[in-house]
Amino acid sequence: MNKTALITGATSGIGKATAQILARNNYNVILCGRRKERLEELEKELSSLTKVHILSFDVSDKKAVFESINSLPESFSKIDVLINNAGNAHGLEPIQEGNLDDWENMIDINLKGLLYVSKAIIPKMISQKSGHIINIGSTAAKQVYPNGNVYCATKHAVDALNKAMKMDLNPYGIRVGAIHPGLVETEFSQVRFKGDSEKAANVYKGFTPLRPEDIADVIHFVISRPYHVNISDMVVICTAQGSATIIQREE
Ligand code: NDP
Ligand code: 8X3
Repeated sequence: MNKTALITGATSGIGKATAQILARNNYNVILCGRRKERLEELEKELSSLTKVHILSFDVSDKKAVFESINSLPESFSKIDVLINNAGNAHGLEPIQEGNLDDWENMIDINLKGLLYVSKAIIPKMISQKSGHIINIGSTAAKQVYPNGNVYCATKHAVDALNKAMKMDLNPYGIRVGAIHPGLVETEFSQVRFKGDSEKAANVYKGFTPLRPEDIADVIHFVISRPYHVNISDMVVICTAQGSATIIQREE
Protein backbone atom coordinates (compact mmCIF):
# COMPACT_ATOMS: atom_id res chain seq x y z
CA MET A 1 0.00 0.00 0.00
CA ASN A 2 1.27 3.49 -0.81
CA LYS A 3 2.46 5.63 2.09
CA THR A 4 0.99 9.07 2.68
CA ALA A 5 3.13 12.19 3.16
CA LEU A 6 1.84 15.57 4.34
CA ILE A 7 4.02 18.41 3.11
CA THR A 8 3.69 21.94 4.45
CA GLY A 9 4.81 24.74 2.15
CA ALA A 10 4.08 22.70 -0.97
CA THR A 11 3.23 25.71 -3.16
CA SER A 12 6.84 26.61 -3.88
CA GLY A 13 10.52 25.75 -3.64
CA ILE A 14 11.61 22.78 -1.54
CA GLY A 15 8.08 21.71 -0.59
CA LYS A 16 6.84 21.69 -4.18
CA ALA A 17 9.88 19.75 -5.44
CA THR A 18 9.39 17.27 -2.59
CA ALA A 19 5.75 16.75 -3.54
CA GLN A 20 6.82 16.09 -7.13
CA ILE A 21 9.50 13.52 -6.26
CA LEU A 22 7.30 11.75 -3.71
CA ALA A 23 4.40 11.55 -6.17
CA ARG A 24 6.74 9.96 -8.71
CA ASN A 25 7.80 7.45 -6.07
CA ASN A 26 4.38 6.13 -5.09
CA TYR A 27 3.62 8.29 -2.07
CA ASN A 28 0.13 9.69 -1.73
CA VAL A 29 0.56 13.38 -0.98
CA ILE A 30 -1.29 15.94 1.11
CA LEU A 31 -0.23 19.34 -0.19
CA CYS A 32 -0.46 22.31 2.19
CA GLY A 33 0.04 26.04 1.74
CA ARG A 34 -1.89 29.29 1.75
CA ARG A 35 -2.00 29.87 -2.03
CA LYS A 36 -4.93 27.69 -3.07
CA GLU A 37 -4.54 28.27 -6.83
CA ARG A 38 -0.99 26.92 -6.67
CA LEU A 39 -2.16 23.89 -4.67
CA GLU A 40 -4.84 23.22 -7.29
CA GLU A 41 -2.30 23.53 -10.11
CA LEU A 42 0.06 21.08 -8.42
CA GLU A 43 -2.83 18.73 -7.66
CA LYS A 44 -3.67 18.72 -11.36
CA GLU A 45 -0.04 17.99 -12.26
CA LEU A 46 0.39 15.13 -9.78
CA SER A 47 -3.02 13.45 -9.90
CA SER A 48 -2.07 11.27 -12.84
CA LEU A 49 0.78 9.84 -10.74
CA THR A 50 -0.75 9.34 -7.31
CA LYS A 51 -3.57 10.22 -4.91
CA VAL A 52 -3.48 13.92 -3.99
CA HIS A 53 -5.38 15.92 -1.39
CA ILE A 54 -4.95 19.65 -0.85
CA LEU A 55 -5.32 21.63 2.38
CA SER A 56 -5.13 25.40 2.20
CA PHE A 57 -4.35 26.95 5.58
CA ASP A 58 -1.96 29.30 7.33
CA VAL A 59 0.32 27.32 9.66
CA SER A 60 0.36 30.23 12.11
CA ASP A 61 -3.43 30.08 12.50
CA LYS A 62 -3.88 27.53 15.29
CA LYS A 63 -7.59 26.98 14.67
CA ALA A 64 -7.15 26.58 10.91
CA VAL A 65 -4.34 24.06 11.39
CA PHE A 66 -6.41 21.74 13.60
CA GLU A 67 -9.60 22.16 11.55
CA SER A 68 -7.78 21.43 8.30
CA ILE A 69 -5.94 18.37 9.54
CA ASN A 70 -9.03 17.02 11.28
CA SER A 71 -10.97 17.44 8.01
CA LEU A 72 -8.84 14.88 6.17
CA PRO A 73 -10.95 12.18 4.51
CA GLU A 74 -10.55 8.60 5.73
CA SER A 75 -8.32 7.67 2.77
CA PHE A 76 -5.77 10.33 3.81
CA SER A 77 -6.13 10.11 7.58
CA LYS A 78 -3.15 7.77 8.15
CA ILE A 79 -0.15 10.05 7.75
CA ASP A 80 3.12 8.13 7.46
CA VAL A 81 5.40 11.09 6.82
CA LEU A 82 5.09 14.70 7.98
CA ILE A 83 7.41 17.16 6.30
CA ASN A 84 7.52 20.36 8.35
CA ASN A 85 8.81 22.62 5.61
CA ALA A 86 6.67 25.79 5.57
CA GLY A 87 8.71 28.79 6.57
CA ASN A 88 10.59 31.83 5.40
CA ALA A 89 12.90 34.63 6.45
CA HIS A 90 11.39 38.10 6.66
CA GLY A 91 14.01 40.86 6.49
CA LEU A 92 17.77 40.94 7.02
CA GLU A 93 18.60 43.79 9.36
CA PRO A 94 20.76 44.26 12.43
CA ILE A 95 18.82 43.55 15.61
CA GLN A 96 18.54 47.24 16.52
CA GLU A 97 16.79 47.95 13.21
CA GLY A 98 14.61 44.83 13.12
CA ASN A 99 10.94 45.12 12.26
CA LEU A 100 8.60 43.73 14.93
CA ASP A 101 6.09 42.42 12.38
CA ASP A 102 8.88 40.52 10.61
CA TRP A 103 10.02 39.04 13.92
CA GLU A 104 6.52 37.96 14.83
CA ASN A 105 5.89 36.46 11.39
CA MET A 106 9.03 34.34 11.60
CA ILE A 107 8.30 33.16 15.12
CA ASP A 108 4.64 32.47 14.28
CA ILE A 109 5.34 30.60 11.04
CA ASN A 110 8.73 28.91 11.41
CA LEU A 111 8.32 27.98 15.05
CA LYS A 112 4.74 28.08 16.29
CA GLY A 113 3.41 26.88 12.90
CA LEU A 114 5.71 23.87 12.97
CA LEU A 115 4.54 23.11 16.52
CA TYR A 116 0.82 23.41 15.68
CA VAL A 117 1.07 21.11 12.66
CA SER A 118 3.13 18.60 14.64
CA LYS A 119 0.69 18.70 17.55
CA ALA A 120 -2.21 18.00 15.18
CA ILE A 121 -0.48 14.98 13.61
CA ILE A 122 1.58 13.39 16.40
CA PRO A 123 -1.41 11.78 18.18
CA LYS A 124 -2.28 9.97 14.93
CA MET A 125 1.30 8.68 14.64
CA ILE A 126 1.30 7.60 18.30
CA SER A 127 -1.87 5.58 17.84
CA GLN A 128 -0.43 4.03 14.65
CA LYS A 129 2.86 3.36 16.52
CA SER A 130 4.68 4.52 13.40
CA GLY A 131 5.46 7.67 11.51
CA HIS A 132 8.29 9.84 10.32
CA ILE A 133 8.68 13.56 10.95
CA ILE A 134 11.13 15.55 8.86
CA ASN A 135 11.85 19.03 10.17
CA ILE A 136 13.37 21.42 7.66
CA GLY A 137 15.92 23.50 9.53
CA SER A 138 18.73 25.40 7.85
CA THR A 139 22.42 26.10 8.15
CA ALA A 140 20.91 29.04 10.09
CA ALA A 141 19.92 26.42 12.68
CA LYS A 142 23.59 25.64 13.26
CA GLN A 143 25.26 29.01 12.76
CA VAL A 144 24.19 32.61 13.36
CA TYR A 145 25.22 35.15 10.73
CA PRO A 146 25.20 38.96 10.74
CA ASN A 147 21.65 40.37 10.46
CA GLY A 148 20.16 36.87 10.52
CA ASN A 149 19.24 37.26 14.23
CA VAL A 150 15.55 36.25 14.52
CA TYR A 151 15.49 33.93 11.49
CA CYS A 152 18.54 32.12 12.90
CA ALA A 153 16.86 31.98 16.32
CA THR A 154 13.74 30.35 14.87
CA LYS A 155 15.86 27.80 13.01
CA HIS A 156 18.01 27.10 16.11
CA ALA A 157 14.69 26.44 17.85
CA VAL A 158 13.69 24.01 15.08
CA ASP A 159 17.00 22.20 15.67
CA ALA A 160 16.22 22.00 19.40
CA LEU A 161 12.65 20.83 18.78
CA ASN A 162 13.89 18.20 16.36
CA LYS A 163 16.11 16.74 19.10
CA ALA A 164 13.30 17.00 21.66
CA MET A 165 10.73 15.33 19.39
CA LYS A 166 13.19 12.53 18.66
CA MET A 167 13.50 11.79 22.39
CA ASP A 168 9.85 12.20 23.32
CA LEU A 169 8.51 10.15 20.40
CA ASN A 170 11.16 7.44 20.65
CA PRO A 171 8.99 5.13 22.82
CA TYR A 172 6.35 5.09 20.06
CA GLY A 173 8.59 3.97 17.19
CA ILE A 174 8.28 7.33 15.43
CA ARG A 175 11.29 8.47 13.41
CA VAL A 176 12.27 12.14 13.69
CA GLY A 177 15.01 13.89 11.77
CA ALA A 178 16.05 17.30 10.51
CA ILE A 179 17.48 18.30 7.18
CA HIS A 180 19.39 21.57 7.24
CA PRO A 181 19.88 23.10 3.77
CA GLY A 182 22.34 25.80 2.88
CA LEU A 183 21.58 28.26 0.07
CA VAL A 184 18.78 26.93 -2.16
CA GLU A 185 17.44 29.07 -5.01
CA THR A 186 13.68 29.29 -4.38
CA GLU A 187 11.28 32.12 -3.60
CA PHE A 188 12.98 32.34 -0.18
CA SER A 189 15.00 35.50 -0.94
CA GLN A 190 12.03 37.11 -2.74
CA VAL A 191 10.12 36.77 0.51
CA ARG A 192 13.07 37.84 2.68
CA PHE A 193 13.55 41.02 0.61
CA LYS A 194 9.80 41.64 0.20
CA GLY A 195 9.67 41.23 -3.58
CA ASP A 196 12.93 43.05 -4.41
CA SER A 197 13.96 40.74 -7.28
CA GLU A 198 17.38 42.30 -7.80
CA LYS A 199 18.37 41.84 -4.16
CA ALA A 200 16.99 38.31 -4.24
CA ALA A 201 18.88 37.38 -7.42
CA ASN A 202 22.15 38.76 -5.99
CA VAL A 203 22.06 36.18 -3.20
CA TYR A 204 22.69 33.41 -5.77
CA LYS A 205 24.99 35.33 -8.14
CA GLY A 206 28.37 33.93 -9.19
CA PHE A 207 28.03 30.38 -7.87
CA THR A 208 25.84 27.32 -8.26
CA PRO A 209 23.40 27.18 -5.36
CA LEU A 210 21.37 24.13 -4.42
CA ARG A 211 18.19 23.57 -6.41
CA PRO A 212 15.00 22.68 -4.54
CA GLU A 213 15.17 19.27 -6.26
CA ASP A 214 18.52 18.60 -4.54
CA ILE A 215 16.86 18.85 -1.12
CA ALA A 216 13.78 16.96 -2.31
CA ASP A 217 16.06 14.10 -3.39
CA VAL A 218 17.65 14.03 0.05
CA ILE A 219 14.23 14.03 1.74
CA HIS A 220 13.19 11.10 -0.43
CA PHE A 221 16.42 9.26 0.42
CA VAL A 222 15.93 9.84 4.16
CA ILE A 223 12.31 8.67 4.27
CA SER A 224 12.93 5.64 2.08
CA ARG A 225 15.57 4.04 4.36
CA PRO A 226 14.53 0.79 6.02
CA TYR A 227 12.37 1.52 9.07
CA HIS A 228 15.13 0.73 11.60
CA VAL A 229 17.27 3.54 10.11
CA ASN A 230 16.63 7.09 11.34
CA ILE A 231 18.78 9.83 9.81
CA SER A 232 18.32 12.29 12.64
CA ASP A 233 20.34 15.33 11.54
CA MET A 234 21.77 16.28 8.19
CA VAL A 235 23.36 19.46 6.81
CA VAL A 236 23.28 19.80 3.00
CA ILE A 237 25.13 22.68 1.36
CA CYS A 238 26.29 23.50 -2.15
CA THR A 239 29.95 22.97 -2.98
CA ALA A 240 30.60 26.71 -3.24
CA GLN A 241 29.44 27.28 0.33
CA GLY A 242 32.00 26.96 3.14
CA SER A 243 29.78 28.40 5.90
CA ALA A 244 26.78 30.70 6.14
CA THR A 245 29.01 33.61 5.15
CA ILE A 246 31.82 31.99 3.14
CA ILE A 247 30.78 31.50 -0.49
CA GLN A 248 33.13 31.16 -3.47
CA ARG A 249 31.68 33.50 -6.11
CA GLU A 250 33.04 34.07 -9.60
CA GLU A 251 33.22 37.72 -10.62
P1 NDP B 1 9.75 29.29 -0.60
O1 NDP B 1 9.48 30.71 -0.28
O2 NDP B 1 9.98 28.93 -2.03
O3 NDP B 1 8.61 28.36 0.00
C1 NDP B 1 8.08 28.59 1.27
C2 NDP B 1 6.82 27.75 1.44
O4 NDP B 1 6.33 27.96 2.78
C3 NDP B 1 5.72 28.16 0.48
O5 NDP B 1 5.10 27.01 -0.04
C4 NDP B 1 4.75 28.94 1.35
O6 NDP B 1 3.41 28.72 0.91
C5 NDP B 1 4.94 28.25 2.71
N1 NDP B 1 4.54 29.16 3.79
C6 NDP B 1 5.12 30.32 4.14
N2 NDP B 1 4.41 30.91 5.12
C7 NDP B 1 3.35 30.11 5.38
C8 NDP B 1 2.24 30.17 6.27
N3 NDP B 1 2.08 31.21 7.10
N4 NDP B 1 1.34 29.17 6.27
C9 NDP B 1 1.49 28.12 5.42
N5 NDP B 1 2.51 28.00 4.56
C10 NDP B 1 3.43 28.98 4.54
O7 NDP B 1 11.04 28.88 0.28
P2 NDP B 1 11.86 27.52 0.44
O8 NDP B 1 11.28 26.42 -0.35
O9 NDP B 1 13.27 27.87 0.25
O10 NDP B 1 11.64 27.27 2.00
C11 NDP B 1 11.13 26.06 2.54
C12 NDP B 1 11.79 25.82 3.90
O11 NDP B 1 13.20 25.65 3.71
C13 NDP B 1 11.64 26.97 4.89
O12 NDP B 1 11.42 26.44 6.17
C14 NDP B 1 13.00 27.66 4.84
O13 NDP B 1 13.29 28.32 6.04
C15 NDP B 1 13.90 26.46 4.63
N6 NDP B 1 15.21 26.75 4.07
C16 NDP B 1 15.36 27.39 2.88
C17 NDP B 1 16.64 27.64 2.39
C18 NDP B 1 16.88 28.39 1.13
O14 NDP B 1 18.05 28.85 0.92
N7 NDP B 1 15.92 28.55 0.26
C19 NDP B 1 17.82 27.16 3.11
C20 NDP B 1 17.54 26.52 4.35
C21 NDP B 1 16.28 26.31 4.80
P3 NDP B 1 2.28 29.84 0.82
O15 NDP B 1 2.96 31.17 0.65
O16 NDP B 1 1.45 29.44 -0.36
O17 NDP B 1 1.54 29.73 2.11
C1 8X3 C 1 18.16 29.74 4.38
C2 8X3 C 1 19.63 29.86 4.14
O1 8X3 C 1 21.72 31.25 4.66
O2 8X3 C 1 19.71 32.45 4.02
O3 8X3 C 1 17.88 29.20 5.61
O4 8X3 C 1 19.86 31.45 6.18
S1 8X3 C 1 20.24 31.32 4.79
